[in-house]
Amino acid sequence: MRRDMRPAGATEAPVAGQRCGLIAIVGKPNVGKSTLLNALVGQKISITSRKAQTTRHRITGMHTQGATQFVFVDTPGFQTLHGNALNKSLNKTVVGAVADVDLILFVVEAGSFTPADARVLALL
Ligand SMILES: Nc1nc2c(ncn2[C@@H]2O[C@H](COP(=O)(O)OP(=O)(O)OP(=O)(O)O)[C@@H](O)[C@H]2O)c(=O)[nH]1
Ligand SMILES: [Mg+2]
Repeated sequence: MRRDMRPAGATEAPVAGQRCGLIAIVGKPNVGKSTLLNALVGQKISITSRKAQTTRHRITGMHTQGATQFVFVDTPGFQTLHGNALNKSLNKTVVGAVADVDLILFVVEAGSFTPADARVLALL
C-alpha cells in the first residue's frame, strides 16, 4: 500500500528480521543503574551521582545493533526501607515502568546482595 494511502494510525509494515525490545533497569537506590544505562547507550543521558535518589523519573535510552533495537528504561532506585512520600512516588514510577517492558535488568552492587536487594527482587 502506498504510504499516503495508509489509514491514519497504521504502522509501518515490519521488515523481516527487525526486532525491538524494552528493558527496564531496576534495583535498590545507588547501585549504578544510571551509570550502566549510560555505558550501554554510549552517551551520558541519565544523571549519576554519589547520592541515592538521583534518578527521579524514567529515562529512556536506545541502542541499535544491526536489525535489533534495545530500548533501555532507567528507573529510580526502589526503596523498601522507608515509606515517605518521595519514596512512595519513586517506587510508583518503578512499578509503572516495569509493567511496560519485555525484560527486567536487575542491578546489584558487585559482590553485595543485601536483604534490601532481596526485597526489590521479590517485587519483580
Ligand atoms: N566503583 C564503582 N562505582 C560505580 C559503578 N557504577 C556506578 N558507580 C558509582 O556509584 C554511584 C551511583 O551511581 P548511579 O549510576 O547514579 O546509581 P543509581 O543506581 O542510578 O542511583 P539512583 O538513581 O539514585 O537510584 C556514582 O557515584 C557512580 O559513579 C561501578 O561499577 N563501580
Ligand atoms: Mg539513577
